[in-house]
Amino acid sequence: MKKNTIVTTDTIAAISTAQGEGAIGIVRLSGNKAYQIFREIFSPSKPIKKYQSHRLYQGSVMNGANTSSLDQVMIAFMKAGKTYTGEEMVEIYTHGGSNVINSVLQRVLKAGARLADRGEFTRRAFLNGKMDLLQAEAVLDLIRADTDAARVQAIKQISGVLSEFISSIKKKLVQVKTNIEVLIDFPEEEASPKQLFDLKFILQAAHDEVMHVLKSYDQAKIIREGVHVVLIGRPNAGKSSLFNAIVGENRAIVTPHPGTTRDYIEEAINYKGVKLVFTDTAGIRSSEEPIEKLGMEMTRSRVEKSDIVIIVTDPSAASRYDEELSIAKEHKDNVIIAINKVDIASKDQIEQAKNAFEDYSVFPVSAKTREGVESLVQGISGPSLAPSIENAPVINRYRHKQALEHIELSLNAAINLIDQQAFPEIVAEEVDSALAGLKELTGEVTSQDILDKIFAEFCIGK
Ligand SMILES: Nc1nc2c(ncn2[C@@H]2O[C@H](COP(=O)(O)OP(=O)(O)OP(=O)(O)O)[C@@H](O)[C@H]2O)c(=O)[nH]1
Ligand SMILES: [Mg+2]
Repeated sequence: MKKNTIVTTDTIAAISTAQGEGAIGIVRLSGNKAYQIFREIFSPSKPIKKYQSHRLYQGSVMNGANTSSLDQVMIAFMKAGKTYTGEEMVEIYTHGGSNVINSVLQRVLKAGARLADRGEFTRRAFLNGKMDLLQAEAVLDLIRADTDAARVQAIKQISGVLSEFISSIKKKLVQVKTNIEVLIDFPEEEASPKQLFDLKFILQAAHDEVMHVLKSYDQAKIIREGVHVVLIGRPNAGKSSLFNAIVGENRAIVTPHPGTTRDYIEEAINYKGVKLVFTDTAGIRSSEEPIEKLGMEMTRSRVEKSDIVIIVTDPSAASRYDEELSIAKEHKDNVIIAINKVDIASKDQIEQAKNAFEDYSVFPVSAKTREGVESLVQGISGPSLAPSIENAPVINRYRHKQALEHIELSLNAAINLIDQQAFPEIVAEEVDSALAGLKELTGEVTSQDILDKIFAEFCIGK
């Protein structure tokens, strides 16, 4: 893989383990002064003639020359090349107390390192050609993964399944470009129908593959981010009670007074390997009161962002469901109706509610007795269960989707232009545009802003 830009050479350092008390802590350095700093701060427990790369050494981190030991550590120095960032690196394994780790970090900074920014190690790995942007993003996905499926997907991405796909499409397009250029350079020799057919055939194949990967987005995104489910409904319908019953603890406040929930609360669960993120809201009601209005605004924005909307109803209190039905209609494809309080509602009341919502998937539940709650959760996760872990490339970020859609449009345009026997120059423009999209995806050509945004999501020390 080639380097993407000029290598930054200052030496960065950070604590790479999580904050808090632990058995060990790791301070990491990367940059061309890493070895020099290592030699300055480290005193080995027995004399070492020559330090070797990728070996662990035992000793102390010294506060200064002829002074006290800050900690007894294991330390490894790694020559530039076969390291995470591609640069010279040092890793110091300290005792895991936060004071110990921080004092070792301070010592390293005093010796000339600079505190790393978020994701700066991975950013350097990217800039030094150790991984492309898709793989760098997947490193973050792996750290964040909270289900097996999310982890498997991230590992697959780090190993380069999507990157290989992109490069295979790129190869095809470069081949097309080369052939078109011949046509441009020798305009007197008109393209034979066979030549044009061959070009179109390659473009069509590339287009179909891109379409196939585009289709993976919804499922792959859900594996990475989880299914976002929002609970709405009239005051006192039991939204917060149901939310608590689902997430398994008393997270949301429940009272007999309508209008209890004003803010929203979010809680994620892992249901049979699928991450489900539930949001309890202030529900739906009309009010002129400022706090209430804000609550309604929040509800609306959460509903917009969600994959599934659960409308919670209370058949023991309602006889008409006009408001619920109009909301249900708006979100037709992703609405679930929870008919709550079946423990106190009469048979007739429950039947009436079921009839009102006959066009939707309906789950009778009781937040109080938990009856039906498991079926409801099962109903939500059903379509996302047993996520495929085959080895096909998938995309799981909006950035990927946008880029692939752009590529798809360009390929489609190129194919149509060939059909219309357009000038080869114009076909070439579309192929170029598709190629640019591919380069953007892998980060071969990407603006500083996009990089900043991607790496800002990382933690410091990664
Ligand atoms: N019997 C019975 N009571 C319930 C059930 N679910 C909720 N309740 C009661 O209904 C009342 C309102 O419950 P909440 O969970 O606060 O309702 P909510 O929809 O969040 O209400 P707001 O936040 O005020 O909009 C409380 O007194 C709950 O104990 C249920 O399944 N059965
Ligand atoms: Mg509530």
